[in-house]
Amino acid sequence: MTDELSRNEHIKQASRYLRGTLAEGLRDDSTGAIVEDDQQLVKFHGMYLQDDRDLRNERMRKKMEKAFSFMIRVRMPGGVVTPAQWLALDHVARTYGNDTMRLTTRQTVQLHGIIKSNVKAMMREIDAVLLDSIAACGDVNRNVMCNPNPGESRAHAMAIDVSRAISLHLLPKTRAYREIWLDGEKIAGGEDEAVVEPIYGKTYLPRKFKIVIAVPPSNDVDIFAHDLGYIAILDAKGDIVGWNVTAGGGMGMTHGEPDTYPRTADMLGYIDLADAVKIAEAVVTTQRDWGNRANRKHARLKYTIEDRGLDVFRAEVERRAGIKFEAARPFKFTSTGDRYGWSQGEGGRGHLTLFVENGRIHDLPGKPQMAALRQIAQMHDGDFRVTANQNLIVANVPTEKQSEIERLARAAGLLAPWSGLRRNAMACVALPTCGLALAESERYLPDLITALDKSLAKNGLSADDIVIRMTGCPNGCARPYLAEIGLVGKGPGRYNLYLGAAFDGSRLSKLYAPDLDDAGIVAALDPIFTAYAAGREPGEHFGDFTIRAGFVAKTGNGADFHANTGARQPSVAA
Ligand code: SRM
Ligand code: SF4
Repeated sequence: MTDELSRNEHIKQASRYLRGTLAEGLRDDSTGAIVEDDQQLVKFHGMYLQDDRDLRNERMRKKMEKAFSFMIRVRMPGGVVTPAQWLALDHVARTYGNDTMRLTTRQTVQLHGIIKSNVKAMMREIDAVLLDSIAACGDVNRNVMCNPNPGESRAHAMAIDVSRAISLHLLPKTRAYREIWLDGEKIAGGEDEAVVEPIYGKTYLPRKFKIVIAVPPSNDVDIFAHDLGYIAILDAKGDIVGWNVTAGGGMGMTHGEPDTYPRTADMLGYIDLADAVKIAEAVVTTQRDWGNRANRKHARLKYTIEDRGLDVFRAEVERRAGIKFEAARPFKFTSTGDRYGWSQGEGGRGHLTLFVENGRIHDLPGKPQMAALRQIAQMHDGDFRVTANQNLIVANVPTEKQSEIERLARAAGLLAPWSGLRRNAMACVALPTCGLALAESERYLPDLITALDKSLAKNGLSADDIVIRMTGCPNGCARPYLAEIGLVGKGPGRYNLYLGAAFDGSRLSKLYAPDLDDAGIVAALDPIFTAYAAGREPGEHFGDFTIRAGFVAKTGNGADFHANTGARQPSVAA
């Protein structure tokens, strides 16, 4: 390994706090793209330059530039937006985007297909409803996630307040965002790091950083997949009194590079309620100073902790925060899924969780989802919450509006009865917009589930909750290594099949069979479903069964992810 700084470090260093030549690049109408260095910087502003990969070959044949457009990811801590904000997002999606809204696995909304000349107008519209996309991507702290049902109890409301406080505290302070996208006043001078970016400095973090808050028993935010996590500890009245803090989770890996692996977060210990922000800053600055800035594939906090050791890392965080971790308090997670349909909130208000297949909201023939949600937003005086399972909660609905909102949602196919597999499914975006996709994901998983459902029905398992997740490459955007059935793109139409993760999100899976096509996936899973139906113990989940029955070995925290000794079907190295 070399100690030379990676290219991105030089780009950040020279960027004048994330400005680069973005303002000039936006004015250049000779291309739909921006220059390469700016493509890295624009991520810190919540955007990616993409091109429509379905059109690549045809445009290349015609010697045309790629069909460039921007994807914009909105920052919304805890996934919460007001009806007015929803209406603004719906409007920009239809006016400047590709007529869809994409709910993400980190509780945000992505808008795809925005051409360069429309980006500023779009940014102004979302700014007008007090939304932004600062730090939704890039080497900084991203959208802070939080269990999305705060209306249900005081604990949830407290958790969302803390997620907002952490998000605000760790936002980049540079004025670049306002200057570039909103024509904000240019600030003269201002090169003093301690003033411009007191937490991040000129080169920000070595890599992306993700924070999450969970309120047991629900682990619907997949706490162990993130760099830093807070597990709420409640008193007898149901108020949060403190947090068990976790660190060092992450999903990304690269096929064929065993030095890269998904990892579940370690437990740092317990802290008081009021110390959450201080600890966040201490963990972030430790990673800022200790993280690997030479090799971006080894730069996430999970590798910093592996390299330095958990005890050394914990001691440094304690020193920086001036807080000592106590022994972790008992807690119990039961599942990672969403609770569909109505749940009762406080003050007579209800929350309706809708099923949005793979997070894509669009108007399909006979299923006018965008239109239905627009109508709901127009009559709704509560809020919307994006879940970490790519679904949507219409939250805080008074009794008198509940039947009409339910009627609209049902007519749009957002409340249909789904099989146990489909209601526990997630797929990442992948093709055609994701530049890193090796295989289809969002556009393929629904059909694969239809095929697998036949096999499940044959075995009497249609109603059983089994978690399945698919990604178009090993980066892990739909957290596939924490799914009981994980499918990870290897090449066009080919997937690695992973099994053995825990239903509550606490244990990673293992490679069961590599490089399968559609028929191969069904053929591999069918006998395992049959064995599960015949041999499971009462209450035993599918992931646990695949280990007990010897299909795969159990994975520890992830450093052992690639070893599969003792498995019934020896797996070939990924
Ligand atoms: Fe992701 C990169 C989509 C959640 C790990 N992710 C990408 C990019 C931006 C591709 C790129 O860099 O050019 C994808 C854009 C696709 C598109 O066309 O929209 C992309 N990631 C997504 C989303 C939209 C998936 C989804 O279907 O919902 C999720 C947006 C989250 C958000 O709102 O902020 C998304 N990405 C995740 C998660 C899940 C999570 O955080 O809970 C992970 C795994 C957890 C983790 O970070 O370890 C994840 N995305 C990655 C990685 C691998 C990072 C690594 O450590 O190796 C990349 C590639 C990279 O960073 O180099 C990546
Ligand atoms: Fe793209 Fe890979 Fe993420 Fe899927 S997992 S969205 S293919 S980067």
